[in-house]
Amino acid sequence: MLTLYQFPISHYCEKIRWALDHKQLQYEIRNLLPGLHSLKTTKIAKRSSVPVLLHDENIVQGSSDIITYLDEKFPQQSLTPKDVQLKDEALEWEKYVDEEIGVHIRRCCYHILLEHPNIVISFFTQDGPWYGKYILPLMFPKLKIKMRELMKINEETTQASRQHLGTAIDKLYLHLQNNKFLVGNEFTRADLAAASLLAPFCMPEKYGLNWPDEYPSELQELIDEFQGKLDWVDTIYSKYR
Ligand SMILES: N[C@@H](CCC(=O)N[C@@H](CS)C(=O)NCC(=O)O)C(=O)O
Repeated sequence: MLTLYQFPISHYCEKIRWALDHKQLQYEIRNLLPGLHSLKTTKIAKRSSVPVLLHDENIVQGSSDIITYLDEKFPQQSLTPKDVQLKDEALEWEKYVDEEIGVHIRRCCYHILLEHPNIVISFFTQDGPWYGKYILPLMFPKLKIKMRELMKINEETTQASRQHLGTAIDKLYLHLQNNKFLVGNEFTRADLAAASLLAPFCMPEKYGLNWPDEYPSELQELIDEFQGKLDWVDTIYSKYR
């Protein structure tokens, strides 16, 4: 039995939904309500963050560790290359995008979206506990302050994150100009991680979230800056998701 504790909006959780689907595994999803999630996560795992995977009596936290665990326990459709050098390259790319895209795209998005509570509340309550849509609007003002604090989201850090994101998007784009995949000749966890983490800019249907009809113009303008360099995300989603 596999159970994924997660947030539907989280791009790190999307890595795991995708990995589980790629391996055609049956799993149960438990959507937690951001702000109250740690009541559950800290009870079952070391840190408060999602994704957390429960498999039999094993608990694995963190998207990269979960993919490694899944590849060990369910080797079909492996996302980790067998070849040692390619494996190292895939893990290195994954670490790079986790750190240089995951954190920064989230900061850039929330810096803008936290000022649009309706969008964030919809993201946070989709398919979650029934009481979410009643309680979250009440919690939101405090949650917003907490999120800005915890994720260091402010004007200055967001400007720096924009630079990180630009550098990482350029690096991926250049690499994928000459290579079909980030590593070797097949789809690996590196491609899966990069595409999942950039998905909030591309809003792919298979992410499984009801994206808003349109983003606030400030966010759309930011996305437009990178748009020419993100076509590969849609390609990977349409071929492998
Ligand atoms: N490096 C971690 C990052 C996970 C992460 O940042 N999760 C966020 C959601 S996107 C979270 O759970 N935040 C709330 C918290 O840390 O309590 C991973 O790859 O799983």
